[in-house]
Amino acid sequence: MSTVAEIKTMLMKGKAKDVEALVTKALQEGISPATILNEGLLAGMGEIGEKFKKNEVYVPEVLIAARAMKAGMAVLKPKLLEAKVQPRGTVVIGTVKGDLHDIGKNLVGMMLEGAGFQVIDAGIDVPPEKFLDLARTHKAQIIGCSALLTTTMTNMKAVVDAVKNSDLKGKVKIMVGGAPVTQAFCDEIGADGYAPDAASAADLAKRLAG
Ligand code: B1M
Repeated sequence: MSTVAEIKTMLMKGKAKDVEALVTKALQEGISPATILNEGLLAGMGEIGEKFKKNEVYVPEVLIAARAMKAGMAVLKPKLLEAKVQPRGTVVIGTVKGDLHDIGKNLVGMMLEGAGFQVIDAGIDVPPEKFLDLARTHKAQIIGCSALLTTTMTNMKAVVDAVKNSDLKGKVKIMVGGAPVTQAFCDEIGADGYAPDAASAADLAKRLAG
């Protein structure tokens, strides 16, 4: 098996130390950082995402795969910067105002990173202006809002309205998700996309980023 294929396999098994060592080995073998990223790390994370969607793996497996991805990325990132490999886009993600749940939001962030996005984590209990400020600062293409409470999901509309009434109108897309959120709710508040789970969120972000 090639070193890059081994990276993919070990990432899917969540073997962080092995992934770290294999990325180092692949670089020593002269394999390009982009190939290691696309055919090793991103391919492995993408396959985990597909399995998660089909309920073939669950949250813990995704979390340990994401941890392995991070270990590999720590070695690879300086080389990617040297090679000027651009991220797919930038997403500001946060849990909306009044809501403190962050497990799902973090998982979505990890899958987005796994799909090649730069992810700016706005945290929890995020007011609309903070989403907008971070989107401006980091020149994000997408704002991702998470909510777990029926009482806070309505605050997503405040983010949508704030973007529509700002200089970011037409420049930043808004995606929403979280257990009580539905496609119908997304349509009602005028958000650009809804994803039911973390893997679908990565697919949606790719579509929204064009
Ligand atoms: Co809370 N809580 N909680 N809670 N909590 C729920 C959500 C609840 C359903 C429990 C219940 O009553 N059965 C209920 C909400 C009821 C409702 O409104 N419909 C509830 C409540 C009522 C509350 C409090 C009000 C309780 C109280 O104090 N009386 C309180 C609110 C605090 C606040 O936010 N202001 C509260 C507090 C907490 C804890 C702090 C104790 C803790 C959160 C810890 C943390 O997040 N760091 C907690 C937890 C853990 C839960 C449950 C048990 C688990 C949530 C979770 O992490 N799921 C939850 C019950 C349940 O869901 N079984 C519950 C796992 C996670 C991976 O799934 O977040 O759905 P999820 O994310 C998924 C998708 O939704 C999607 O992708 C993820 C991965 O596939 N997704 C997105 C999420 N965000 C997305 C964004 C996207 C796209 C997809 O695009 C941007």
